[in-house]
Amino acid sequence: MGLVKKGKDLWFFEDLYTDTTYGFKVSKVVVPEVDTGFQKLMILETDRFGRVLVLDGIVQLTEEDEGIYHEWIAHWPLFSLRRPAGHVLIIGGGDCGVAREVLRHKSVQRVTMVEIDRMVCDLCRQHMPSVSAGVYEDPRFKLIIGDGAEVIRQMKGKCDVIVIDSTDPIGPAQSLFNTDFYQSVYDALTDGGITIHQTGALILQPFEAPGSWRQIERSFDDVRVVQFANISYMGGPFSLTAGSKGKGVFKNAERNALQAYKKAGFKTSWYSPHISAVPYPEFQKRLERDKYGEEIVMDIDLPSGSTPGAAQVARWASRTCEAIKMIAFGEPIYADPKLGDGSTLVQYVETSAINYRRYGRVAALNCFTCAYLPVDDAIRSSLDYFKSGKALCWHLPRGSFADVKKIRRNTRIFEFDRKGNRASQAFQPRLVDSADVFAKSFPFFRDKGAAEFELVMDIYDCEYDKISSSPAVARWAGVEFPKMTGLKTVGKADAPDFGHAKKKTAGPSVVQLLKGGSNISHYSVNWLMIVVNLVANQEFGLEKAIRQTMKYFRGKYAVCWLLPRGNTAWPLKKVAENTFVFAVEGK
Ligand code: AG3
Repeated sequence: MGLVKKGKDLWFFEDLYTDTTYGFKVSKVVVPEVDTGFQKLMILETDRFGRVLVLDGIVQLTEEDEGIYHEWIAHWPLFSLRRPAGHVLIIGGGDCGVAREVLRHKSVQRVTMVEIDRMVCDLCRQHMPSVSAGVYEDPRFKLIIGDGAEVIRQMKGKCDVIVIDSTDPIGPAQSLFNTDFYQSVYDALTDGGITIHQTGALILQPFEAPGSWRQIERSFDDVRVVQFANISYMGGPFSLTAGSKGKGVFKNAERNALQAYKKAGFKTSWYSPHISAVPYPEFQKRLERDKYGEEIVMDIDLPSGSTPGAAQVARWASRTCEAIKMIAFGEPIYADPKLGDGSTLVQYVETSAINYRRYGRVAALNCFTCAYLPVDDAIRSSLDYFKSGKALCWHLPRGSFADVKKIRRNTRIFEFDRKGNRASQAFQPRLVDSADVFAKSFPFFRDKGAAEFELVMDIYDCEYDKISSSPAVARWAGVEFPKMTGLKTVGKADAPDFGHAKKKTAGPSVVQLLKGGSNISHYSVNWLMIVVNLVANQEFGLEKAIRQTMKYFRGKYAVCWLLPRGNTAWPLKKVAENTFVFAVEGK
């Protein structure tokens, strides 16, 4: 919404959320919106908060409360260190609020700030001088105008603390939120070093902090979330996520901070080592759980005449692994090298699997990882590989232990266009009662529009002995499940355990091919959950299959999705109306 006239008053409303807004009365427009070449910048004046910096419609700071954010993001890592910091790198931070706080530490000999947008520096310096307050005059401060993602590669092992003071992961900050970047941050730290960056409002941006946690966990030795609240960032509890180079760095963070703060010889207004910045306990639990698993399900149009065989599809799988930065485990699994109608190719990856099936001119693809999944990269690389014009996508949060209502809210059904752009409109699946699904069986399937359906299940609180045993898992997929459903198997199921590097996602995986070209797959994650995908092109007794599977693994609760697959002709709304999500209580 931006600036809006209300009678004779001027108001500003933040654009971050489509259904919730944050607004205030503006007394003066200090810098009218200007396109800097990187983003749109505006500086406003208000009676209540003083001057306000707005980038791309989102409030970055107000003079009144900028200290809360800047003190916490600077002092928390600096005081948590085992030994005083000498060199601090700031990425972004053009207003200089972070640099100002970092420079208060006497031990700091050098602060390097890499800001991509010179206009942020210049306009803030001119119109909000209290924020940079002498930073530019300090000989220890060095400003580089450039791309942080590039500069950091030249800084191997040089920085004790790296503060990433960026906007949200859209616009110019995008390059700062991928695995390669996090790895170069890790490489740039000294041993025992800490990085920290803002990861959004815990409630209003529920994917950000868990997503960053997963990202950081892949490259760093330990992760911590620091929680605070201010008035600039709407939505109450806001998060900073920190990663350490070296194990145990955060263990003594609080103790180190108490001592170091005492010695520091300066007073802070908002930061205190006596305030616990640990997230609310429920959030902490959620961060540890929600971080596991994401799946992108895509039905894409193949160009006419294109019927890729196993070799070509195997290459797609390895390309996709590159795109999503996952290592392939073992060889691709398939029954038919021609991959005829409905037949499947599955490639196990580091923490789960990627699969392909074709129905006529639609290829049904799944990319599932028990870790962070760069969803758009997976879609783009698949469209590109198959030279496809359109993808119909379901984005599913997997393995999160969340309530079914929340799972529904966080499930997205959307389209990707020819140019590889995500359509702005996304739908949610229909939340239904399991009793209704069991009574009506497969409404969309009867409609005959879908070539097949996929049943996706996350089964909670299973028995460890069952889900961690390869023979037990293989028996379920190869013998018990076919018995429950009457589906015929092709080949045998074995359940390899690839001993995933991070024990948290360890456990056997299994693939069982089915006659008629479908498959059952299961990937066990820790926290006693199993995640199952089943694709079939004929109906079977859903209730029996789900309940008996739960019973077999002694699971207590399941969240299931039912997706119509192999049909890209339906309008998106119809797809969403025929995609179901439901919970099943164990008996
Ligand atoms: N950068 C972080 C802005 C966060 C806004 N996001 C949000 N409200 N979800 C602030 C830059 C100040 N140096």
